[in-house]
Amino acid sequence: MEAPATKELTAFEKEVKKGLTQYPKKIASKFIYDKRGDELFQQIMAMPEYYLTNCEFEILQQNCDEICAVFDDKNGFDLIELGAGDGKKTKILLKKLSQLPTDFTYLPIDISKNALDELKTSIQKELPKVDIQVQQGMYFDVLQQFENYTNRKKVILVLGSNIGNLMHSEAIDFLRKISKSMNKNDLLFMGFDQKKDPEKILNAYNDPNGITEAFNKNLLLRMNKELQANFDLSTFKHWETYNPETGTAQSFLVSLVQQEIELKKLKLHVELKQWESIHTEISQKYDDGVVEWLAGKANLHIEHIFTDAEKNYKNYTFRK
Ligand code: AVI
Repeated sequence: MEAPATKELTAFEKEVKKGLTQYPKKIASKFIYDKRGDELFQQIMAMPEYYLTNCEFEILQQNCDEICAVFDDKNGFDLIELGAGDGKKTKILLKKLSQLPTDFTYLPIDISKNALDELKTSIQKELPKVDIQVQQGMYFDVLQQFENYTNRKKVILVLGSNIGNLMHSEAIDFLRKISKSMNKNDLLFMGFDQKKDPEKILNAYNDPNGITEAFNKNLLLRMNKELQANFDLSTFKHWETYNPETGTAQSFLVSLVQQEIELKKLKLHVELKQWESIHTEISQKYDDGVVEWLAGKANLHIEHIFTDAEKNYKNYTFRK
């Protein structure tokens, strides 16, 4: 007899099923980003408390000539960006690079076709000299295709301290995958938010207007919309912590009441005790020693370090 057809669970469904039936409860932050999550993150980046964006902007602006000189190669190069977003920061570099005699191609990789289409339109309008070839897909599937794409130098760009949303073991894995795709002459340029006054960090993830709260609670909304769940958002409190010893900021949603949640699509009932938490995100902060250690584990070494006036944030270049 044929086995009954079982419907494959999506990555989100698997994560929710596992994350809400384990203790402590946890759902990975990458699932915050649907259309609304993307919009809320854009709002976060525009908040005065969220210093990361302005710091990286300042670094790219102040060190633009030097950074472009490090990227440059007499035989031309491919500039591959993982998670380009709206490209606001990258455009600083692209503008300068397009004024150099060097031939380069800009290859932004993103999972969202929409984001890539918008980026392409705006680059073609603002910087018509830039050769842009968008690549839709998962970072590492696309990076793998580039391993022997051309024999030109590859410059891999990862802005926004996105690595900070990974635990150290995952970050090493991430760096190893990038490192594997690199040859001797290739370069990795990556942003890492730095350890600093704990109050400044807490304020960046705990804004008084509740944008970060709405961003975290978007996980609950997504479960309501996509998994026919019945979370009442008002029964959860967003709670942020920062541990200066480990450099880890952590976000939680804490249940204000004892409750039972039904997720109809998963045929799942979940009990939450009063004050029980769902862990939603880590935002790791670094210092040079930790970055050097992570890079070393991935067979990479630091070549240059660029920072802002207050040393809040750093962009590093790495080579194999
Ligand atoms: C995308 N990532 C680097 C952001 C961060 O700073 O961890 C996500 C974020 N979460 C809350 N605010 C911003």
